[in-house]
Amino acid sequence: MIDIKYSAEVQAAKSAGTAIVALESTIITHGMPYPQNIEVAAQVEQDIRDAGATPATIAVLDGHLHVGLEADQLKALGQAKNVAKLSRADFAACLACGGTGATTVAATMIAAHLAGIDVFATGGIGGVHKGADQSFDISADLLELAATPVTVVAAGAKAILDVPKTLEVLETQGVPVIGYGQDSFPGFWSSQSNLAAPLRMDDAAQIARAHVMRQALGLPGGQLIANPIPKSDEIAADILAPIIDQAQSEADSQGVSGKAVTPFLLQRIFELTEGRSLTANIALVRNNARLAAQIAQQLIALRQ
Ligand code: PSU
Ligand code: MN
Repeated sequence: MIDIKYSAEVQAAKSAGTAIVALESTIITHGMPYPQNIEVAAQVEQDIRDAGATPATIAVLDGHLHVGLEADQLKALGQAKNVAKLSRADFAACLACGGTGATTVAATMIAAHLAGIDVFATGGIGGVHKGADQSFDISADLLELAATPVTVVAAGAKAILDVPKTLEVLETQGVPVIGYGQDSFPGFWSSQSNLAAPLRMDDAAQIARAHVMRQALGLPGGQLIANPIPKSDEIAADILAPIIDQAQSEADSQGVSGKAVTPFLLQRIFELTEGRSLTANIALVRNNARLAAQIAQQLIALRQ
């Protein structure tokens, strides 16, 4: 059995049987620049508390799996250099070798499930990259959603990805993709896209019931809840499209590959939008945290 280190508040919530929401740490180390990364991480945790649940930010610190970070650990992680980006493939190796790593959506789902946490909030999931027919770059996040029973709240998938192909892989893998409160699949930085969400639900209780129903049917895997960015914070897709194209062509010409691709694109888009992408990103993560807190509480109510 793996020895999980819980933060004091997560330990207390586990003992009391109250709602817990998992949070990933790659968004802190590889998804946002310092110092905003630390401020946002603390703010999102507080949003979850304000919404009636307990936040559990997940990371590997010196070979230990932490579920819930104390404030000083979160600050240190956000400033640390050379933190590994952990997905399903390298999670065990990092623990075995005493390393420090931030968890992606895939690794956070694995850890959340081990810790008995059903709901996880993030910004955007990894997916099928543009040019995947040549690069074969498909995030392990998609296969994790098919394997591990955690409900993941995200704002859709970024337009740095090939979103139609991402939705196709999710369908093939049997992952429910549920638009929250709208028919279209949200466009991450914008609330709408020209793609339909395969499913739609309008309240947290329905989402919690669907989570429980999948388990009752004996289906492995989780659900992806696609929660649109609030309209007041969105950036129009046509403003971002040329910026994304530029970032992608720089990545191609510089030969960026493997796990470096997503962080490279996020950083270039941040620079090219003069920080606007970050402002939107912050708003949508906070929005996802609040919805995840509601779903986690509905799940507890259902199981009582
Ligand atoms: N997409 C975002 N922001 C992020 C990520 C994805 O909009 O921070 C991070 C998440 O941790 C996600 C990971 O799980 O990148 C996917 O990386 P890859 O494509 O290498 O699997
Ligand atoms: Mn990849």
